Amino acid sequence: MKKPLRIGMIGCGFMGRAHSNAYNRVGNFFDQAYVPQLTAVCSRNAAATQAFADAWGYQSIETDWRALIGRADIDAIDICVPNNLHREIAIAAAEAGKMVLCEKPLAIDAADGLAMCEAVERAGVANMVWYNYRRVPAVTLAKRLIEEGRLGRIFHYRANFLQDWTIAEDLPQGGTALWRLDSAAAGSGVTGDLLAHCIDTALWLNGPIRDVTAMTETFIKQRVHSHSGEVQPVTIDDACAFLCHFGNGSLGVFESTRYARGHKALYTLEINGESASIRWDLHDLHRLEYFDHSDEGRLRGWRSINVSDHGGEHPYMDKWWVPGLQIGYEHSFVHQVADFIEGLSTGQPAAPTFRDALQTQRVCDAVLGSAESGRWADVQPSEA
Ligand code: SOE
Repeated sequence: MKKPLRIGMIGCGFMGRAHSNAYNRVGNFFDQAYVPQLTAVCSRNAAATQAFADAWGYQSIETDWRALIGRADIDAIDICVPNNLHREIAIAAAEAGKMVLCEKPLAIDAADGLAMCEAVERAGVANMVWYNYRRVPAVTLAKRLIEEGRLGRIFHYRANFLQDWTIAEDLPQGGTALWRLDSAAAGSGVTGDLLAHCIDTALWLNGPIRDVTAMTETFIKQRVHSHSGEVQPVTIDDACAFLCHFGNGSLGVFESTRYARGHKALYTLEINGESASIRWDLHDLHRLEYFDHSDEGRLRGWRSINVSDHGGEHPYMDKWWVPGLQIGYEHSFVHQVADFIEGLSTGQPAAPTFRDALQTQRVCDAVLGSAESGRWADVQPSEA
């Protein structure tokens, strides 16, 4: 007999939709002990929240997140609101004994992230942060190849996350839709929004980062606030590049910007090892490029492994369609819910937990600190 996992969603934006879709889909494709039930959704505007509830199948709405957390018929709180609100909600949810799933980045900085970690650990509640790109099957395949030792000693890790949606000078900042441009709400610009994804994947695939040296730039210095109409200084990083040393001796190069004309969401990563290299590109997300130096010389070359052409052996793919048919971005969220549920059944929590995501936050803090000081910055090691 399957049990319901009663979800209380906070936030009705882009990520609220991505997560709601995942909760709705997972039970159809993964045969698991729990099936998410969309019990309630919460945001401040009652009409908009009701429309969201109707669109996604939520049974009820709330307009005060404290009321949602206080409900006895909710098992898990999902936080899909701007980053500066994560801390207070997550701590209150944990103290109320709820499981907590939090949209990335965990918090606006590592201090908030640590307080959130301590709260969920003290309460002993299941927790997870939505770094969804780990669950793209080709990226999970990369993890498996690395764990099998196929790359050998790693020399280089490089990652980019490039977008172009903030180039227009007349784009306002702040408010409901554009909080990502407001450092008070977001904590930072591309570092917390985009590089955090790259850092999460890198820590997972290549282990801890020891230290960093970074530069950031804010290309447009003033914008009109979307609510007040006031002209305000822009205090987020529009672009950020950093170098780092990983604990395994490899060198990292990371770059992110919202000013790369022509790129909408170009997340790419490449790892060069002694025996093999891999590379991946979000725009072609079902392919993992793989070069294996041990291949016979005359056949050696970059292979393009298409996880859709599977025989059931590629991560998650056996749950979907027949070989040859692709899946996409939204499936990474479905996989993440499936892994969270699996963790509830096995007692092996799905990563990244808050504790795992705290380390990403510490790297982000070191990156921003280094950009400000102009010096190398050490990353505080994980105590886990
Ligand atoms: C920003 O445009 C954004 O939506 C991020 O907030 C997401 O985390 C990233 O996956 C795609 O880009």
